[in-house]
Amino acid sequence: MNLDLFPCESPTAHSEAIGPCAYVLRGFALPNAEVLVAAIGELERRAPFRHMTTPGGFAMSAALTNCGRLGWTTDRRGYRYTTNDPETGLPWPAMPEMFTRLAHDAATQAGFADFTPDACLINRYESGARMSLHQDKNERDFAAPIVSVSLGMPAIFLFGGHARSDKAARIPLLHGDVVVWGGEDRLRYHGVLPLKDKPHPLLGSRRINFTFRKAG
Ligand code: MD6
Ligand code: FE
Repeated sequence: MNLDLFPCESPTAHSEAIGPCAYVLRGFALPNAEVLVAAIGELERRAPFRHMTTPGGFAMSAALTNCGRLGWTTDRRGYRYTTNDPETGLPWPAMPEMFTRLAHDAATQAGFADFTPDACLINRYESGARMSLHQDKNERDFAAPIVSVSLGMPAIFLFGGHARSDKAARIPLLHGDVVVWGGEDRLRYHGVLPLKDKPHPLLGSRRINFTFRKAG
């Protein structure tokens, strides 16, 4: 049995623990930021950002697209992963090498070895867009962590507990920050407060969030 204070091991010098198995790696993606932004331009030509509808019938305020073997989608029938973009009928664009490596390296830094994502959900927020509290539970295997990369405008990330009503911590996420979580934190409720308009030099009045998962 593991009675450590850090059951997920190896919080390194540059990681900030926000839970027993959840870390913010400040600025981890900064060296890749410009290449990531350029890659989005290419990806969105093949799989445009769109405002999907929740099962409850609301349009999401963040626009989304995907790359990788599996892409996350929602419509009136529910949330699920698909191999093809429902909008175009085409397979989601392949995940660029550099994305896979970045996600793997961030996971390693946070103590999760051998992370190989097969899905990358890309959310695009404009001023006022938000993400209400939710759990990420459409993936087959909860043993793998989730790696989340923030670019562009800052956001306040809400990191709650295992019940929707649990009080949520407010964590500022800046351009280049990476959040990694797994283990006992994997199913915690989380969300994003409505974005304030604080234009960013690279992305203007937008925030882009990539979340890498092992979905299949
Ligand atoms: C966002 N992120 O930061 C929304 N989910 O824009 C998420 O919903 C999320 O950042 C799972 C793990 C990390 C995340
Ligand atoms: Fe999420």
